[in-house]
Amino acid sequence: MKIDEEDEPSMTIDHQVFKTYAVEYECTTMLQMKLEGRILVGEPFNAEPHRFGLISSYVTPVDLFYKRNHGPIPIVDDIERYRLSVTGLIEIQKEFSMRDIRDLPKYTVAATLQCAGNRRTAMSETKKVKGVGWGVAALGNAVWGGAKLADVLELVGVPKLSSTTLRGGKHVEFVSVDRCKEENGGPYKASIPLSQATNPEADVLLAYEMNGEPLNRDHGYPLRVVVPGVIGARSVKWLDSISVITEECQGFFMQKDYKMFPPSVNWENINWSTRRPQMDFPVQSAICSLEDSNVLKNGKVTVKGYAVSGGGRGIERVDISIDGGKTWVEASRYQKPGVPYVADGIHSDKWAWVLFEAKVEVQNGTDIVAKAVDIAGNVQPENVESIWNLRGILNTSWHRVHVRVGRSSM
Ligand SMILES: Nc1nc2c(c(=O)[nH]1)N[C@H]1C(S)=C(S)[C@@H](COP(=O)(O)O)O[C@H]1N2
Ligand SMILES: [Mo]
Repeated sequence: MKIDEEDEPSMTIDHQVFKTYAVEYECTTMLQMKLEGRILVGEPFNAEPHRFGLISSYVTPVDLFYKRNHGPIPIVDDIERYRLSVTGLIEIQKEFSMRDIRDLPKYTVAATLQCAGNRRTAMSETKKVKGVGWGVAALGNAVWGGAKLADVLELVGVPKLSSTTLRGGKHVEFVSVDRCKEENGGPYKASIPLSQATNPEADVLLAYEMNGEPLNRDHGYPLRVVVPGVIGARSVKWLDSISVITEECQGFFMQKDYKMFPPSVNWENINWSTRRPQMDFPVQSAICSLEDSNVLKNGKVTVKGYAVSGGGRGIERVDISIDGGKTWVEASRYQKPGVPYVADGIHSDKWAWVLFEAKVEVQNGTDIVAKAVDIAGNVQPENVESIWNLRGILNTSWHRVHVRVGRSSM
């Protein structure tokens, strides 16, 4: 187990703040994560699985799903008293019990959640960045079950496909139960545009199930938002209230974090207001069947990994190189067993990753490289230097692993 405190010190919690909710740091699957993954920060709890385990199935088991928390994990156990309030610039202010939410039509959506900080550690190798030191596994693919946000908003008088309400609301803010130091002890929050929230095709869910099981505490019990195709930070867990507002959410994680800056911006000259909060994530892929550095018995090796893009853009191609990126072969892509993957096909899960595989044979020591292309023709950048940013988000540079061919005695 490696505990990497980085710049996220533990905080003191004011227990007075939590009148109805108890809090704990440890996640329910902590032991599992110790066995099968890596705990990056103990308090607040942040962990990712081993890359090998991550790609062993298309749907990521809950135990292997990365956990990313900015504060202690709350316990919401009085389900009878739990209410989701929907307020703001709408016609009808309303409170929903869990029963009310469950009574709405239920949808299941396969969607990959990816933390914007996935692959951050590799960005630090160029020049140090600030944040939790994630490897390549700060993402997971789950089947989320719940009500559509668009249906809930319709019940408070906001029609489908609205970009503004009669009272001038343009954004939908999600406020959680957990408290974090970045918000000075206030709740974690985020927002998305009303046009996305009211678009049934955007599949934004208020989810109470993950992989067919009730959502567990680590992932937001009893109710969380899932915004498919968008960085994980906007999928607010332990949802407490929803508010329709004029401007995007002014919370820390919208305004002072999760924005991508050019390489020239440093901690002395940063002006947070010059950039928009990051929403869609760019095209990404990583090799997971090999470590960063490997010794092979003979040259034959199966290269497996994941590829995913934001905004519902499918994966058109995954290229593999066994000469450091000079020449390329195409990997095969797959999602569900027995269903051929078509990047924009109706039988494909548009919000979900694809797994890829290529069998190659290397002669000498080399770098094996992967890069993915999405249906818009977006390609991962070759070098991390060109996308370096001080918060270390969205490292989507070509993923390289080193292999050597040696004797079995090595
Ligand atoms: N309430 C709350 N929601 C949250 C967070 C949080 O700290 N508190 N972290 C966000 C971030 S940055 C990510 S990447 C995802 C992680 O979801 P997971 O822990 O279920 O994998 O949740 C998001 N939602
Ligand atoms: Mo995140």
